[in-house]
Amino acid sequence: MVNLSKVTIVLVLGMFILGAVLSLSLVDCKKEDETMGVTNGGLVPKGGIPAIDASAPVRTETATLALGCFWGPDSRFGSIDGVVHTRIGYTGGSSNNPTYYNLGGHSETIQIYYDPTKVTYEELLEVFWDSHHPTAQPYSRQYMSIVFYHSGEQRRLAIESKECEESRSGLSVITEIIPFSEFYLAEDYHQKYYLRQEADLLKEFRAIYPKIEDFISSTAVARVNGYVGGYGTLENLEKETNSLGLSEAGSIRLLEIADRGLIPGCVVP
Ligand code: MHO
Repeated sequence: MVNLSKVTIVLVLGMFILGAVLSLSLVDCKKEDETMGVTNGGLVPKGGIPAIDASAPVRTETATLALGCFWGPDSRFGSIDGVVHTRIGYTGGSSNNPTYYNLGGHSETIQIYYDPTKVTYEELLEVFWDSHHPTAQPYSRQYMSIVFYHSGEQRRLAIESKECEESRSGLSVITEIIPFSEFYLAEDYHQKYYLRQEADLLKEFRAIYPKIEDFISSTAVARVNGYVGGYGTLENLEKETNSLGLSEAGSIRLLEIADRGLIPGCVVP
C-alpha cells in the first residue's frame, strides 16, 4: 500500500514535471509564432493571412458585368459586404488573349464572386445601374455597358432590372444582356488600381500575397481597395478593421483615408 502510494507520488510528480516542460515548450512555440508574425519587417500578420480571408466562404456565385473603366467598379463592388473577391479583365470580344492596348472587340469587365446568402444578384444589379450611365452611348466598345449572364435566372433578373431602369429614367437603356463566354484577366497593374495608389498599404498586402492570383482573390484586398476608392461604410470599416490583416500603421492610414470621405451609411453601399 505504502509502496503503491510512493509509486503514485512519483508518477504524479513525473507527470507534473513533464507537463511543466511541455507547457514551457508551448510558450516557446508561441514566442516563435509571434516572431514569425513579424517577418518581412512586421508586414505579415500573425497566423499568416487576414482573418477575413481565413473565414471566406467556399461556395460563391459569379456576376460578370461591364460598365466602363473597370478601376471604379473594382473598388465599388469590392466594398460590398458579401462580395468575396473581384477581378477585372476583358470579355465579349472575338480575339484570344486580348491586352489593354489590343482589345480585339472586348470590353472592360469585372467579375464579382459573391456569397449569395449575404448579397443577391438583384442587389449587385442595383449597384451596376447606379454606377454608370447606361443610357449614354459609350466612347467605344471598350467601355460598353453589358450584363454577361451565367444562368437563365441571371438573364431573367437582368432583363427585369433593365426594364425597371428604362421606366425609371424614361430613356432607352443601351445595355446588352448576353451570355457569358470567356473572361481574360487584365494586366496586374489594373487589378485593385486604387489600392495601388497607396504604396504602404499595397506593400503590406504584397508581403502577405506575393503571388498576384492570391492578391486578387483576397477579400481583405478587395475591401481595402473599396475603402481607398471612397466606397463602403464607416460602420463596416470600424467593424472589420482588425480582420483586414493590416499593421497598426496600415490600419491608422486606412482610417485616415476613410475619414476624408466614406459614405457614412447608405442602403446600397
Ligand atoms: N484612360 C483612362 C481610363 C483607364 S481605364 C482602365 C484613364 O487613364 O483614366 O480604361
